[in-house]
Amino acid sequence: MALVAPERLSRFLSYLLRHQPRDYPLRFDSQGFVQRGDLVEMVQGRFPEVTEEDILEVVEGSDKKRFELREGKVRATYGHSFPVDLGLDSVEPPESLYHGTARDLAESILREGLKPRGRQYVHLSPSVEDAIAVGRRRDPSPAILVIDSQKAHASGIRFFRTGPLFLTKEIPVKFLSLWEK
Ligand code: HQG
Repeated sequence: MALVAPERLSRFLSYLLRHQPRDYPLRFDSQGFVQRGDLVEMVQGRFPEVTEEDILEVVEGSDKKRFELREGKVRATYGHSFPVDLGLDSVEPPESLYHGTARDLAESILREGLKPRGRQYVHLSPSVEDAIAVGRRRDPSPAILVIDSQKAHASGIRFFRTGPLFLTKEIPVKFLSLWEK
């Protein structure tokens, strides 16, 4: 039985693999992968009681497919704040996608468009329910934006699929509206 809760471990792995923190130097390749052994060593430096098995359980068992293990290397599948080439092919999105956020940000988003802010991409959900769950991190009663994704795609905006999310660089205001219950 692990002494560090899986959620805590997952948050720490996300921090390491999405943000390249200076305090925990890891060698990243251009696609955002690090050697699995280096990651295990880094995590054990912080949480000595954690085993390699505990780490792999979190990596492979993530409900949101936050991590990817490939050929002995591990990376985050989304959420990066540093430039990374995820090597994803662009996809045709569904007619609509959704973005959950705090109510007090909605006005600015409807004025400026959806921007990646501190990350490389804007993160979009395929369902209202998923977007509500994302938005609840910031607001108990979040604002949900509807993205007219098929029209955006037809205008040349590219969408990528990773884990349960869709990624895109930016969504201009003309493809956004506020979802009403
Ligand atoms: C906001 C978590 C003002 C945007 C989640 C969001 C997700 C603007 C914030 C995933 C803006 C960026 C990503 C504008 C965008 N004016 N605010 N023009 N444009 N914003 O954390 O989508 O559990 O980078 O609304 O569940 O909240 O960690 O993005 O509030 O799936 O795996 O700028 O991360 O997944 O915030 O979250 P974030 P997000 P995990």
